Amino acid sequence: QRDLLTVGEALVSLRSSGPLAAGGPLSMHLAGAESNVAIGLARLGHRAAWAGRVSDDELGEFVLRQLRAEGVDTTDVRRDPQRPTGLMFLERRTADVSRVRYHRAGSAGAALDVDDLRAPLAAGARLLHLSGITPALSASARDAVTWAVRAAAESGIPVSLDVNYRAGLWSRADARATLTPLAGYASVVVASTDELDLVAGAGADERAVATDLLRRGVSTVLVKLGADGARAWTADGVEQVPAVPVTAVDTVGAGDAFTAGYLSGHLDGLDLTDRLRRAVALGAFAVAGHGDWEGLPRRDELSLITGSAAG
Ligand code: KDG
Repeated sequence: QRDLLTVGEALVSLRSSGPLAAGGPLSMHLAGAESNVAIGLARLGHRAAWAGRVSDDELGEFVLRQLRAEGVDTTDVRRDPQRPTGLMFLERRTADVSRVRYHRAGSAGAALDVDDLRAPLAAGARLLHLSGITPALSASARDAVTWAVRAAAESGIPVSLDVNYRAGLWSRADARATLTPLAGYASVVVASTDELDLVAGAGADERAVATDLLRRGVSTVLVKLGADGARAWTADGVEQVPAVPVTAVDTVGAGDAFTAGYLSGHLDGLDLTDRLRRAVALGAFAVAGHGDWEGLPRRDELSLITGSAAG
């Protein structure tokens, strides 16, 4: 059985080393919040599957090759002969400032629909992971995600939802209207502090949001605190772990790595503290290396930068 099924849009990311307007070389990478999570889990030896749509051309082939090379199960990926794979330009504008520009409207990934998810949900998994990006892509993608959380609930598959608010895709009001009901189906909700108001009708106060989510059936609310680590709210109270101190070179993908670490700990049956430790350890690997996922550890590397119980 699959340990994890995740669904979303995988993108081709073109990274610059300087201002885009000045041109210069771009390097080609796989990006996508959910595929990053799948890779994080596969690197740690879990059976992770990613489902979604990619174009039926070289870019779709690139996405599939990258995922397969990382050991991610792509059995349920659909090739869309009509639509392109979405692109993302990641511009290193200055040493400290990076900017993202999407070319993803009308992409294959955004055309995801319920029929794309029937087979992977029927195949079953120990966990289903979704992000708040997918429902922002199109009406059919929103319907697909809504269908998937309900199907998972009916089959007893726990859902994790990472809010991942993307201001370039939708307004906060639209995100709140869609994500607040979706979060009620999740057993794990992951958010950064500035995303808390998007998953509960309780404003932005962390305790109030966590209380509301727990009351609605969520078991664990994870709040990412960046360099300050992370907090988890459960029925037993609140627990915080510090971040692993590393030299940060690229924060893109850190949240996905954090989620992958937490879910890996869950799959391994670790207690909450050790799940959080593994989550911040993976976050540290992500920020200490370039790329969304390239720096993520294999299992035998977990202790490399942590010296903690994360392994
Ligand atoms: O979490 C990293 C993502 O931002 C990146 O991989 C692309 O999924 C992506 C998005 O929509 O921003």
